[in-house]
Amino acid sequence: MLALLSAALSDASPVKDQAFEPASPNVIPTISQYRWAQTFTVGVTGTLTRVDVLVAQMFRVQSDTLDITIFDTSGGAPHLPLTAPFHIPAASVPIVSHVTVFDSYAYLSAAFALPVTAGDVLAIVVSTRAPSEYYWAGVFGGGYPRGQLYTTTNNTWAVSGSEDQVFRTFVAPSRPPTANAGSSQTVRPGTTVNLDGSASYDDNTDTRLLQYAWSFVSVPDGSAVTLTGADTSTPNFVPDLPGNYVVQLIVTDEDGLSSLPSQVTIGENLPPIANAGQDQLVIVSQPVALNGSAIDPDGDAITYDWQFTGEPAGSTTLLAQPTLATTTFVPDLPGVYVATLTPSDFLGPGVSANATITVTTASGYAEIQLQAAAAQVQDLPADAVTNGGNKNALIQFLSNAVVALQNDNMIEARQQVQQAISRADGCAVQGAPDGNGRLRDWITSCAAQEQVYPLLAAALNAITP
Ligand SMILES: [Ca+2]
Ligand SMILES: [Ca+2]
Ligand SMILES: [Ca+2]
Repeated sequence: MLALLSAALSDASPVKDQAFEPASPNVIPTISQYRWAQTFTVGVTGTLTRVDVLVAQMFRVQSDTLDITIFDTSGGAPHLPLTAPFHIPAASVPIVSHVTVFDSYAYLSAAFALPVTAGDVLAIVVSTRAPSEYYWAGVFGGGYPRGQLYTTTNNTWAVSGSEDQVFRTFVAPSRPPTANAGSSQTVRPGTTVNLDGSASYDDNTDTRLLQYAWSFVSVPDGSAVTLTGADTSTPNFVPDLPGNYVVQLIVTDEDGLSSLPSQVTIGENLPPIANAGQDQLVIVSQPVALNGSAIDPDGDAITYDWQFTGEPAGSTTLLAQPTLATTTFVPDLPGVYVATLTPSDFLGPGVSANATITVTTASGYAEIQLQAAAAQVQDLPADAVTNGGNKNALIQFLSNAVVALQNDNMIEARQQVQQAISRADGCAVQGAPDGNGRLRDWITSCAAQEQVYPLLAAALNAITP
């Protein structure tokens, strides 16, 4: 705020608000007390920037430094300092001496940055560090209500004389405030948007005392959005439709001067949505590919983050490249791994997705394939097999293989699977079901073989050294 005030001062054009200039010879009161004060009525609303006090005669008697302070009054004597004392060091105190009545004088100048309002009754208080002899020029000022001279050697002010003393004040007239509606924002749908106009400022009205008036300049077609706290510095709203919301702020100072509008645009941006790929059944210690992807409805650039959100106790498996859409890992233990892909756009995380990777031993994997194959065979229609007996025999091969796997008899298991394959492999091997012969296919259509053969091949592959 100080910086703003300084800036306001530097480009303000102060006007002479009080000018009780020496106009004619007059009685010069002698003041030789610690403090004296001259009240005056502010004529122009704005910022009091400078006060000049005329001294007609000064001697370096005991003290040659002075402080000038602006006080508030309560319809009488000064009672509350409104500024810090402006110190005039010894070297800057003019030494003047009139020869005849009022023929020599000088001004003491003090700089301030005090917001004032026309009609305020203030006091210029001049203090010394010890009793001194300073002579003021006493003349009547013109055009303003007469002030009152007070003196004191302690904290009790006494009326002293009735005439205006010679001084000048300079006031930078109030200027309109400057509104600052804050930064434009982009938010997710359903997010409360917090606006912040607290960087608005004025030359003579504190930011907290400005009047705030926020309003929508434009909203998406059909929106019924409303602002909460539209007359505060920090209102909020919840967008009800996708699109841009342009909001403006106008601030008004205590003199009724209004700023130009300041606008911000609040846009909505949708989150990216992940696809973590298929759930998978895999064999322990074999690499697993995770084929993730994501879509951002706005076309924003997407970053990826894979994490295991579930894994078997004791697993120390790591993802190879967790910040790519597609990555791999090598499961170190059987069990269920849940890999979660979280996509982010510039606003942050979007909608995650999971891939569940079930990891088994090789024989466990084969067993699952065989059971799936048996279920397929069981469901085949009568015209997809040579006859019911062969269908049962085929299922028996698979059942035998599972029992062998459970007994850890890999040789027997492979033989049983190969038996089953020989009855369902014509289409895979030569493009058509095998006809009469030792290896005649019992599954008699390619469509049916395609449901069974891949499962059998995967099972055999898993248990083949
Ligand atoms: Ca102002
Ligand atoms: Ca987006
Ligand atoms: Ca065959």
